[in-house]
Amino acid sequence: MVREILVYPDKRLKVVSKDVINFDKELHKLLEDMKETMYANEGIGLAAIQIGVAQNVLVINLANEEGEQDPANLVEIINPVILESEGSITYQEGCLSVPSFYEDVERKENIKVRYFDRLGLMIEKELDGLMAIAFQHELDHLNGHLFIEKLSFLKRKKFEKEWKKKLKERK
Ligand code: Y12
Ligand code: CO
Repeated sequence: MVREILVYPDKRLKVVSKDVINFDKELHKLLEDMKETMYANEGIGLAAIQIGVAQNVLVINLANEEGEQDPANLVEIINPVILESEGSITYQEGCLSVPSFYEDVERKENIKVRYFDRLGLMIEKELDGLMAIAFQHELDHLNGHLFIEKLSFLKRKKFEKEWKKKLKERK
């Protein structure tokens, strides 16, 4: 089922998510809904809190070399943590909860992560490039943060002004 995506400044996006305890059917249904919702909105990553579910669950599916999202490359990430990180990389990020806004954000370039798959199997991996960026962006959602919080004071001010205008025009 395609679920509604919460859009900034929805307060529910600030909620800190909790770890998944039971790797059961309910979790699997949540993962299916998240995937459907991400694909329906042409996203490459989605955190459960973006559909109003405060659990530490992410899905990421980066485009392949042909620029297509192969469902075989979909990664389901549960209870993620970053164990180690180094370097820095800047990338123009976007977010389904802040549609049509893109801005450069600095992140760690290389990260070592631990998470669980849908069956509760623990996975440890080293990530770099776009996957490392996406992982950090989505992990921020689980802690109640959005990429716009990483903008400079002036860029954030400009964004808030434009966003207010956009929301007014929509009404
Ligand atoms: C690098 C940087 C950020 C991420 C996090 C995941 N971000 C997204 O999936 C963003 C998706 C997105 C999709 C949009 O829709 C279309 O392009 C049709 C969009 O534009 C509108 O909503 C109009 C904005 C963002 C991963 C890796
Ligand atoms: Co996002």
